[in-house]
Amino acid sequence: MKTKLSALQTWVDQVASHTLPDAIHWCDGSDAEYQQMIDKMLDDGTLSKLNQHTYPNCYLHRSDPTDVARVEHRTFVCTGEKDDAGPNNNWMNPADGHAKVDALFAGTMKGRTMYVIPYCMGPIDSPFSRCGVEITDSPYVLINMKLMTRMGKKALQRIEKEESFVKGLHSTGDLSPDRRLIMHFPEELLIKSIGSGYGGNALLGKKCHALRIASFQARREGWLAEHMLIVGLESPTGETHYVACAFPSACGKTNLAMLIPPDSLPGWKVWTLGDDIAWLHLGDDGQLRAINPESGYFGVVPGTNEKTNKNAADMIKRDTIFTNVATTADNEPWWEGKTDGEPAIDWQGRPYDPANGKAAHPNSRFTVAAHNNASYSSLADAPEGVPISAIVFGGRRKELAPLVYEARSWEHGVLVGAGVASETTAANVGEVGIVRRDPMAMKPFCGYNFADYWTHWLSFADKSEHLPKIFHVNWFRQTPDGKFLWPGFGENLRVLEWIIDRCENRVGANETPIGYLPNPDDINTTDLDISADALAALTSIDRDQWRTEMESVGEYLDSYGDRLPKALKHQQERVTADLT
Ligand code: GTP
Ligand code: SPV
Ligand code: MN
Repeated sequence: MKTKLSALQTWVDQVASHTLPDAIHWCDGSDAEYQQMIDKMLDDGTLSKLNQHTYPNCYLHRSDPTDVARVEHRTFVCTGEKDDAGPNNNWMNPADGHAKVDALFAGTMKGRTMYVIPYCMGPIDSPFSRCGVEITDSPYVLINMKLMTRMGKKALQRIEKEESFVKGLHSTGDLSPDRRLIMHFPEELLIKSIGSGYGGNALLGKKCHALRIASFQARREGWLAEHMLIVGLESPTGETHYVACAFPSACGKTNLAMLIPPDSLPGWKVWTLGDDIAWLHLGDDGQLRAINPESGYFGVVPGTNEKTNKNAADMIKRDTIFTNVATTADNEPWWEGKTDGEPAIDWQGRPYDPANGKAAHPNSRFTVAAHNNASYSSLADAPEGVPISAIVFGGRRKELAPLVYEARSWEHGVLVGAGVASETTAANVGEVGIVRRDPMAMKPFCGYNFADYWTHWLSFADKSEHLPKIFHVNWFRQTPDGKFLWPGFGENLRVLEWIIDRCENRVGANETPIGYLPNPDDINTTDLDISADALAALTSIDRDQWRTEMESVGEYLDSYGDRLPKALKHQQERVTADLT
């Protein structure tokens, strides 16, 4: 007996008798265990050392070239009723789902060690945290979980005390893309994932648990599990506001979460609470409070440099696992957007040849513990979380969406979130750059019917008078010849400053049918190199384009049928009418 919790022991035994591992290792989460895994992976070649002088304790993992991103088309939510999963999810009935995936798991761990990883999503002593156990045959998963979650002994103790946990079963299987399945059984608090060793497909605490399963639990229990960064903004006068932002995958969450204020905005400090996931609870005082269930980052590498994200550039110079980056002749990691060095070997281990495409995979990632980040907030470990002043939705839109606008009310804000659309990115297997609806940046991650999810969001309006204000931003507007209109990165603080000032009712705005936009003068442009034309374009709307957009949002909402909350449709009709 490795645990006194019989439900856990029984499940581990059952999995072992089905998957037939050579050995079972219960993870304690110690540094020694981490090092042992690193050594084992160095031995078997699944990890290689990077230059230890310039990148101490940094390693490179190359995943299978067909296994480099999430696979939404192979991801399923298996609920008893199809409508409970909704048109936003792929669905299988639970019996078929189990049968299909269990067949793939039979004997899959032969010749391998099975690792049992107890983990806690959120501070170990927070009432808002939830625990899980991931069973995996991948040492890569184990080392990533060590950097990104609170795992091991303490998590197991909490699980044994609470006697409840999310079960996550994972095997890399044979890595064949057509035998890859990421299955969720929310009614059983169960995940079964096979055939991928990559990121969100395999690190089950992250998207599978902390978003798909947790969103399902959150609806039942009255809270929200969201694809949001959490950032603290300390102004020159010393007041700190916390903001939670939902942007789709590879649309700027990590960058915004660790933003460095530009020199022209002296006195500001920015604190990172989280870069990908927020769990939000309404406090007794009516304030929405957030915790970050994770304790590390699985971040997009390309584009990271001293100018765009110095905190990230610094923190990944040590103690970091790199996945699918290139290397230089000096064996340093290299990626597109890195300002020094040149690629010698590409992400697949071949001599770099531009004819083969990019040197680093566009979805190459770093894994690093949160405390490596110089802007890490100590409040990220606070059991009670932080109070949220503003919720910000956003997307990657070359056209249409202005730099920033504010919703008129919570209900209107839910429409703004539900209407988010964004160009697809390399974070999922599939075409890149296609605009698709990605409500609340949760299209790939909501574990139940979006119609019910919007009803749940709307229900908060009746529960509190102190809800955050809701905004929408777009850092990605372009000129017709493909140049970004807004400088982005650190300069995004100027937009956050307007957002905070709106929350405090101390700055102006221009009321339009889609919400409140800043007047060009309302944005602090001290020492900012931007033309009046660019700023005017960023702070205005094209009514014709917007009418078309709102009609399209209306059609999208209608596709949810009778379950769609009337209040949401009413908001869409009102905005559309105002544009006519
Ligand atoms: P996930 O980890 O997939 O959820 O992504 P994310 O939302 O954390 O995105 P991330 O911050 O890693 O940014 C993705 C890409 O967008 C990177 O290549 C960044 O360099 C780029 N990016 C981030 N912020 C900005 C910005 O303000 N302007 C521009 N032009 N690009 C940005
Ligand atoms: C995302 O795709 O939104 C990520 C990376 O944060 S993954 O963990 O692979 O989901
Ligand atoms: Mn993400």
